[in-house]
Amino acid sequence: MTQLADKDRPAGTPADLEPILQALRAVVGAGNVFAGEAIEARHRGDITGAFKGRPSVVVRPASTEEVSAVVKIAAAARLPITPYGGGTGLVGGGVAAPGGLVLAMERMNRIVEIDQTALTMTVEAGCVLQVAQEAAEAEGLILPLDLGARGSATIGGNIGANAGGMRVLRWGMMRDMVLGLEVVLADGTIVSALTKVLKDNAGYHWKQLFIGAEGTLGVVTRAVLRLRPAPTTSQTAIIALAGFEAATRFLRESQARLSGRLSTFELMWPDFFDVLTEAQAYKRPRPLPGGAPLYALIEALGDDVQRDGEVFEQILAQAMEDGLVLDAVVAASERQRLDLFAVRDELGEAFAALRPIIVFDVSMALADMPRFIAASDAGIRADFPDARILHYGHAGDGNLHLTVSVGAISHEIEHKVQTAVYTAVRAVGGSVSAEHGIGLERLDFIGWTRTPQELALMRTLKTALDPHNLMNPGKVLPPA
Ligand code: LAC
Ligand code: ZN
Repeated sequence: MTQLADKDRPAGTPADLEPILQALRAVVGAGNVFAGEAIEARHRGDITGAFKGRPSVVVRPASTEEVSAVVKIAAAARLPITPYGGGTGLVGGGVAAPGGLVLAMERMNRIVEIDQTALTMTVEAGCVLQVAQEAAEAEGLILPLDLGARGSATIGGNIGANAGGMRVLRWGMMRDMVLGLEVVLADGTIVSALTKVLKDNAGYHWKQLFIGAEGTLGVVTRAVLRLRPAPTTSQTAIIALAGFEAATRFLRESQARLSGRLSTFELMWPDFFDVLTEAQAYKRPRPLPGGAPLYALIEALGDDVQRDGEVFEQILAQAMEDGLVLDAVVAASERQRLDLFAVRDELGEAFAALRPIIVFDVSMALADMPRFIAASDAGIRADFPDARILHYGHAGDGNLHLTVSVGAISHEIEHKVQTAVYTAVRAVGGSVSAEHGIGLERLDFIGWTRTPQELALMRTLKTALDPHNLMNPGKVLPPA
């Protein structure tokens, strides 16, 4: 049995863990409770390498009822609870609280139902996004949420983080796709509202509170997601743009001409485009030559096989005539389409060479981006003249990513870089997080874009729903 010597006991571990482990084993089975040495490395840290977690126990429930029973046991023992999905979060939101319990959701991975009339999918929280996407596709439908981590990120994590990604421009963030939600509250109560309806104004829309809460208000166990009929045509291109103003003009014009079919508009500054295309050169040819002021990956999805391709080409031709677009490569096959997307979303290898990196996901009014970039770059370079800064992002949503590399980093160095970037964000009235969330990484900065009154309201909600501060404590809200 698991008896830890005092020196091996993570801070916060109950003095006598054994009775708690016994109770947990009785609920989920002995094979789904892990303590001490049996806890896997992924539950002791995160993918960024920036955070260490020291849970005292990891539990793998198989149903909502089991989650509820586990939460009740943990609550009685005042053990903090951190839900864990695919482990792809970038801000430490899924890192275990010291001595706490990790709820690993991987066994709750079923697609419960796809409703062809309501156009919905009912799914368990631990289902991997790509699995859900493919299940929808197999039924002639589309689950529009899409992001680079699709192969490991889970639906529950996507809900907890209110994931965005590359099609927000057309279909919104995860928040916009969740029709029904089931959660387990901090006292183990199951609140199940797996509705399939779009319109429901019967009182408070409480489900929105749990979406994007990073597990701090309760555990998401199941959801009903909104699907759409699958588009049958896609037009995908990487284009070189004459500059930022040309990009915003082209974005508006193409949105108007495509009548809502534009689903992706990802800007890539040359610093990003050059690094990515060079890192990938051994496996795919550079889509366009370098040297342009700005690049974009764009996609329209439609259903008119006769006309969609032609209209797209016309729009590009017109934009070239107008001097907005300098050059373009249009995918002629699914293979080429995937290759164009990979230039933007296959970040792993390219970023590996720059590690350690500090990643930002700020947002602001689109027109403010050039001013913001100039100010934040100058702020970073004042302290780190040799900093490498890559700029890219979901510009159609006003969401800009920065990947910053300044050499070896410490907490102080990271804080300095963050301060430079968030000072520039504050100057344009933007947000410190458009999509990745606050987690542990941005605790010092949430107050830079939320007023004291907003933070007080968040604390009121947190205290009401989680009076003993057990649900993923230490994330999102800094100590008062
Ligand atoms: C992306 C991640 C970093 O957009 O959010 O690639
Ligand atoms: Zn992103």
